[in-house]
Amino acid sequence: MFEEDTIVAPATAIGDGGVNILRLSGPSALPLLKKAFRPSARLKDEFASHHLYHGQIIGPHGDVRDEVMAVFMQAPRSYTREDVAEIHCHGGVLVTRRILDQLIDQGARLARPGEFTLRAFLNGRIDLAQAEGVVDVIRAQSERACQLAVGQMEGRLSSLVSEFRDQLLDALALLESWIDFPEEDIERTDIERIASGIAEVRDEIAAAVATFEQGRIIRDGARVLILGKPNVGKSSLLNALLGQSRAIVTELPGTTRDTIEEGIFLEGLRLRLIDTAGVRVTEDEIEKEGVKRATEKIAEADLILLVLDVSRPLNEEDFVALDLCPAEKILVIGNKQDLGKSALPSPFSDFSSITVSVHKNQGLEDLKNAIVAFFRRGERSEAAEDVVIADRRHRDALLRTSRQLESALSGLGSEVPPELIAVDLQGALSALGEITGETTPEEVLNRIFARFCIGK
Ligand SMILES: Nc1nc2c(ncn2[C@@H]2O[C@H](COP(=O)(O)OP(=O)(O)OP(=O)(O)O)[C@@H](O)[C@H]2O)c(=O)[nH]1
Ligand SMILES: [Mg+2]
Repeated sequence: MFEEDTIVAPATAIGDGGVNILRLSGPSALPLLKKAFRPSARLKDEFASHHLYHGQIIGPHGDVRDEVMAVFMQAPRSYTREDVAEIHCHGGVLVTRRILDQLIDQGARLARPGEFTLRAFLNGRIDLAQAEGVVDVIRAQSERACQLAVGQMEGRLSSLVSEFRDQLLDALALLESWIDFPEEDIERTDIERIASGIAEVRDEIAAAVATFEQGRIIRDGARVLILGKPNVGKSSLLNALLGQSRAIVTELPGTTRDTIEEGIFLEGLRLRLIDTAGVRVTEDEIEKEGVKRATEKIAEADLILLVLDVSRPLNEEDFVALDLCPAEKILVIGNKQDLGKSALPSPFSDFSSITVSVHKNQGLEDLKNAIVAFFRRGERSEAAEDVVIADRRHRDALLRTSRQLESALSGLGSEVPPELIAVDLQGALSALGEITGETTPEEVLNRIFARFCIGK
């Protein structure tokens, strides 16, 4: 998989800007740089590593292609741990492309997406979880997502994994001395030590896995569905939360036919709001399809704002809407309180509820707070060292680790030969290693690095 050639790509997004950076990595980085670059002050003889030089890029016919700054970073003190050179040229599309083409003509190969980071990983500068952190930092859409990603890039998850691994290796060492000297009856206390070490890791894994819903929402945002019977003010609520008139609002029931999605940020949380067709039994084909689409969105929603018109008695259609929703995702919104308000009957009264008037702009702040509180409930303290699992791949690997540990523990409790318990522990270690990349199958690696942009 690993190739020893020299790769090149723009490290900055190509478009008009102040500067673009072209990055070379591999054994010919320095020779290629020297060939293309003419320093403005005479270099004594070599590029000193990690020093920025001013000069020009000279084309194959002696023409000046741009005025640039250039830096050479000698291995292993570079992003990839290989020799790296960077040329900071002017930020135009054409000027950058001409220098890029020249470097390729002179022997560099255009890098594949993520190939620089792949090399950093293969050369052991960062592990896989850190490499994934790099993409997440680049892709982060909210401050909290960015914070989480930087933590992962800096190795927070990796060090947790390595703590788990050390603890399991200790247990495995005890177990192996038991395998090697079977005649010396293992002490009860040793078995207990092995078991308690394993149980401790299992519990810590469970605590980490429990942060996943939280982490996923921080990283990818939450889906908030606005649901209810026709004409209760769903589209009005969407517009009010967005602060713009996105969806059509009329006094006619059945106005919204399709689902309408828009993103907003609330206190650093990224939310996707989804307005839907009012739920009712209808003979209108278009509206029927709208109701079908609305109900399909329920499964993937993280929170459902069930909108009621509290100025009138509830009816059968409100109950139909309620019955569609999983109870743990419901926040009841009693709208149109400006027209009067009757108490919510059971079972609506069993849920958390907020009374609002979209028209009078009443209760909307309470609603926003309630939404934020819903997603922050059960959130652990935000201590710097806390790990939050945001990636499904990591969660799956932790769950598999945990299953192996359960099996080891039940083996220890029921006189299973130590060899078999060791197999469980090795399985657990291997599942853990998938997070940091030691045991990750190649096709998974390929899939992960393909998510990167070119030049990263
Ligand atoms: N008095 C009052 N009227 C409201 C309020 N919110 C919405 N309305 C009115 O209720 C009617 C229906 O509003 P919509 O936002 O279109 O309701 P909807 O739930 O999206 O309706 P469908 O798309 O048909 O399902 C409109 O005439 C709104 O102006 C409110 O807080 N108070
Ligand atoms: Mg509507």
